[in-house]
Amino acid sequence: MSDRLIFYFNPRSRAVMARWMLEEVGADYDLRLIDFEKGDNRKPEFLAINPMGKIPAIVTAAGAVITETPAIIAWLADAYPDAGLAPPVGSDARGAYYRWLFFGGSCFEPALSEQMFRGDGEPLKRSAVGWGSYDDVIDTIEAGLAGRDYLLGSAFSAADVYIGAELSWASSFKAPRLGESKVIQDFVARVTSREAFGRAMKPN
Ligand SMILES: N[C@@H](CCC(=O)N[C@@H](CS)C(=O)NCC(=O)O)C(=O)O
Repeated sequence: MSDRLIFYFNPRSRAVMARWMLEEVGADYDLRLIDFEKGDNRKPEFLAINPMGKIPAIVTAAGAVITETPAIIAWLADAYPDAGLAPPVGSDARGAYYRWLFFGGSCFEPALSEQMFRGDGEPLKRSAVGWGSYDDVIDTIEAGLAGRDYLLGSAFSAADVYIGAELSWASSFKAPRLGESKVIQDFVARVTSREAFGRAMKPN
């Protein structure tokens, strides 16, 4: 696949995670900088692409809009199969791969938000919210990484891009437990040493 994508980006946002994946697969993309201070993400042109007013978003060469970081990462893994970042459809490894991609979006993200923004309020009811608790989420990631280089074992995949990016991002603002966790910090160091991660950290 060689057609160019349009990628809506700001270097101080989750869009860096999607950019890491664009760099991993070697996609050709046109970067459109979204300036939050200028309200670019709330302008009609961008709301026509993502009514949420949020980035990242990509528009494929054929004109399809994809938003939500894990969806962008998963789509890129499938659209650029030569990069070898997604296990075969129907394999057991594909199940584990989906597990971690969805876990990142439906458990890690909201647990982290609850942890960071709840303030002095009571935690939400563990049995009622889909992510249980922040501690459950971190325990689960630690168990998933114990004795492995990557979430699927010895092979790096797009799930490591997403979970690795989330852990790196959350570690940078000192989310609880992450800094003290050797298994998490070793994993973050392993995945962020990749050249594609370095390229994704460019400001524009
Ligand atoms: N669910 C989205 C969340 C994206 C998101 O929250 N993006 C933030 C930047 S990190 C944003 O665009 N905020 C601008 C705003 O909401 O005004 C994803 O996973 O990609």
